[in-house]
Amino acid sequence: MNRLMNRELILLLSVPLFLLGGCNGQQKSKEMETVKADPFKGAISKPLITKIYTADPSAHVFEGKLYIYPSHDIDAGIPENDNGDHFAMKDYHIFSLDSIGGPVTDHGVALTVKDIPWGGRQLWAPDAAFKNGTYYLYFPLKDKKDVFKIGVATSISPSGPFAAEKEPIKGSFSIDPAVFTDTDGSTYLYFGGIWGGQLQRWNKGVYDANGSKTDLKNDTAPALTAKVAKLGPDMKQFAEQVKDVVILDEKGKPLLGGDHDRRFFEGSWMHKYNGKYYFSYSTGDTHKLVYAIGDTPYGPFTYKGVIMLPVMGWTTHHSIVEYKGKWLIFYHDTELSKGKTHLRNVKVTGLEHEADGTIKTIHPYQQ
Ligand code: FUB
Repeated sequence: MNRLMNRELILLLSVPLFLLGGCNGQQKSKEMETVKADPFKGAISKPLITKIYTADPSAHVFEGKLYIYPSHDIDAGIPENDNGDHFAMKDYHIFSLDSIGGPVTDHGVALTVKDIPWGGRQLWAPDAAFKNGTYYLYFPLKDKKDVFKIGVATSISPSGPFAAEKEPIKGSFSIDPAVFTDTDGSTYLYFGGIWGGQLQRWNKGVYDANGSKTDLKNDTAPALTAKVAKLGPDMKQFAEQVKDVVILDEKGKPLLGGDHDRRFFEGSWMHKYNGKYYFSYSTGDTHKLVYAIGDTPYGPFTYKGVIMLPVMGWTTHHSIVEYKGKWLIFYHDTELSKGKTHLRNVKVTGLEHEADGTIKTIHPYQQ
């Protein structure tokens, strides 16, 4: 499947499956008409931020509040392509809130491309961490040779402004950093994304500028994996070799590249629940948020199921956080821009772990 899907097709493909099944043809076409007229009817939550476009929300609890570290989407007038050139973001804003439903504060510009010495273009999905009195912002950005690397910036405040290091993290590549601090104080950086995120171009350990634009030649081999490395005490470098985040099927076999409904695409996240490690991610071209469970931060992880069915828009990207005793999932769709792939808005809803540790699937558009 190509990123260049016709907008109406994207919207129809994004219709929750339960709307399309279990009814006769007449009912079906009526429902399709309703969906076409207002595809966001029945959305389970409203955009949290309406003054600018925001996406890829990484949420954390800092200083007793919820902080959101999203991408800041803009319309740069660049046509859509498989490289994701239309996601041409130039800066980050950070947001905070005390309660869900309460006011959301925009803390303004926290970091811009022009203040990143090694930077080229495209500030994609960031994440943040706190250690030893300092806040760290991790961000993917193409360098001056158009190769995605991961950078780090620091601040004394969770809302910034952040000052970037002069070079990207040594040995980093691709996109979508997600940082997780375990209960023993060790911090891990998960990262990677295929297609526009360039992960498939690092297959041999070095960047292949002529490598494939997608993973689509990889159907019968083990799927490309997200990556993980423990961070050193200064939180600015890897403390070890980068490792694969292996996801196994129910028979203990690594997921295959052709398993587009379950294999890793982009948007890693890690949360810990009842002593187990939950690695969640986007399946990209099948537009789902899914998860796998493991016994250590490195995995291997066993695929468990779907967290959220497709949202309106091509991309889906989330974070999971516990706040005041409730588990929340921050995510995005394209409600504000009425379906424009690169102009997204952050949302939040509750997330439920069942008694057996599985996660209840969320339907983002109930009817
Ligand atoms: O926002 C740009 C890219 O779109 C992110 O890095 C991906 O996760 C996808 O949401």
